[in-house]
Amino acid sequence: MKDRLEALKAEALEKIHASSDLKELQAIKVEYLGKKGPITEVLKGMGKLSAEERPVVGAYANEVRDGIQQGLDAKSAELEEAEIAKRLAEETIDVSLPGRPAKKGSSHPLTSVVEEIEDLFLSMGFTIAEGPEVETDYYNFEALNLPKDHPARDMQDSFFVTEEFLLRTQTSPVQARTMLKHEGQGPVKIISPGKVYRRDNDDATHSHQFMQIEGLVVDKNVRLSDLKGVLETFAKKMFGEDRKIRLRPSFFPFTEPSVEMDISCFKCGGKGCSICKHTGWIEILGAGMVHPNVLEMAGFDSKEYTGFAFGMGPERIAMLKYGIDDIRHFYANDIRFLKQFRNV
Ligand code: 2NL
Repeated sequence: MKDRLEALKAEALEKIHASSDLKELQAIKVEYLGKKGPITEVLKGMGKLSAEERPVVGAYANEVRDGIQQGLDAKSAELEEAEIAKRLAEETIDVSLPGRPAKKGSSHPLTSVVEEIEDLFLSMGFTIAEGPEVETDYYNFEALNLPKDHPARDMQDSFFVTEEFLLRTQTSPVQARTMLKHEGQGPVKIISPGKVYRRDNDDATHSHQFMQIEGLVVDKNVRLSDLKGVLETFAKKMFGEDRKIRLRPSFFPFTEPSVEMDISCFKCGGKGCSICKHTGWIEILGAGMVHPNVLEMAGFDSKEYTGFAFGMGPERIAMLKYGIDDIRHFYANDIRFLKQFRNV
């Protein structure tokens, strides 16, 4: 019996020594120490032995079992260590490799131009006002001297949501709301940049959604010459110090008198080129003195207060400034287009 156990132990240890992974080791454990293994078999058969033999064989069987278990434990630790060492060797990271450059975005050209215009007017003491894009008919039209069925409403084909609500066609409702908040007390000096919507068929120069920046100054003794001074400063800062401006008579329902402002061509200096269509002048924005009806509806006494207002399209400004030939480029999100404005 002792010889058999001795042989079993030698055999098991040999196999353990020769094994090369943890799975194999587990199989050896089951084979020798498992419920159906030879050691268990010996221990089970102890009942048949005599009283003298029993403790001797029992003690020996236990010793053999412990010996095999120790062999298994030692080998298992050895294999685990080898596995870790192998992984450490395989998974080393070369920290000296240069990293992959992170892709960096940039401001959308329209955003850049809007921010440039905002900064310019902020530097002249204006503040920025905002308002809802879904407006009431009252603020979008009526408060701006455009009563229902007024023919000038046709200039701004609109998207109505209900009888009463529409997507604003201009940012003027923001000015009307701001004036009302002032409760008849000046000064008001704001610009209102934002998205506006008009029912239009999109082409190179039209979009059903675009941006507008309007400005409004209301105070005592505000005159057309003040409007001219502010707009001239804007034109020079935006398109170059040697720009000249000219005002032509125009019509807007919310201003009287109304003007259109041109700047001398920044490309040819006024001699005539393709940019200015050989006129020497480029149309930039519309403006005028706030109509007394608009002031009164917004709670200002039009005998005491006057004001000027202007409105421009930042897309048009950006197109002129950067030679962009199609308004749809601003909304197409074509990375090839956007990339060209990385450094502006
Ligand atoms: C244009 C013309 C303009 C205004 C907008 C305005 C607002 C109030 C009162 C009076 Cl609350 N006027 N805004 C005035 C004149 C022209 O925009 O061609 N924009 C692109």
